[in-house]
Amino acid sequence: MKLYRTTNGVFVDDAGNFYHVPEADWDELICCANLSARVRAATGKNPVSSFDPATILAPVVNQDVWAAGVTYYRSRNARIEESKAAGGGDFYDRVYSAERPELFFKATGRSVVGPRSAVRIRSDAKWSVPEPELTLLINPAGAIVGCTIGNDMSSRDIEGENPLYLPQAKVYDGSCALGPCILLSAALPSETTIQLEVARHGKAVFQGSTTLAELKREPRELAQFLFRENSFPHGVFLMTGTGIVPKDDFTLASGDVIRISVDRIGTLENYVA
Ligand code: DO4
Ligand code: MG
Repeated sequence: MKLYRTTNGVFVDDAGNFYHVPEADWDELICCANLSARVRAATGKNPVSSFDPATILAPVVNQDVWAAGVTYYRSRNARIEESKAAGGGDFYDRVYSAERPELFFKATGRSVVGPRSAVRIRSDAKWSVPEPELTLLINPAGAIVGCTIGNDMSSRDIEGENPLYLPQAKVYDGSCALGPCILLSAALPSETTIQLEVARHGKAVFQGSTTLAELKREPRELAQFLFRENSFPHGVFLMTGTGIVPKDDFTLASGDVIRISVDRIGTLENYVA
């Protein structure tokens, strides 16, 4: 089952059939202990004959968004390269294999953009990339209750200049997109494919893919670290890191269309403002 937050309320897609979830307050719904059963109860009752994708909103209201980093070998290598001139040392290598993962704050719910909306590149950055990431929805009790697609927009030159600039490289207006829905599933199989395409003037200028088999850490392990000394009364989203990094000569440009697809979840499409 897939849960959609829209301008017309909350809907569930059950095997291609859409149903309205009545009187659903998003924050309350996604935090409820029996989310799956509650959504399941809505199926079959209020069918909708047509579901308009243009009404879809980001699947977030009061949830914070956190992110994990250097969870794929490709990401480890790219960070080591980008920070070399700044004396990057071996901290990216160390965090890749350390017990404690890299976790950082990414966005508040109100600053997240949804499908078909604009993401941004910083005006003071020269090297900007999308980061396509499987994103977990974790309830206040720390249980993974679903997943969605996330784009962790990043300024690689700023991050590479000095690791202490990471918050500026990662957290700015329009730097986080989520959507299009929440797949109500606690785990996805390792063969799950994540794909990224960037189109410019209608032509693909980047295409790449990875699978969850390349993700070094278990989603549950990332969630446990996040909940060690943090509580999330509205639940929280956790991006699990990128395994797709374009070549170093690639940077996003205004007007680019970014499409991120994850098996079973769908496609998150945004354009660069
Ligand atoms: O360590 C820098 C950020 C890493 C990241 O965002 C990722 O690997 O996805
Ligand atoms: Mg990332």
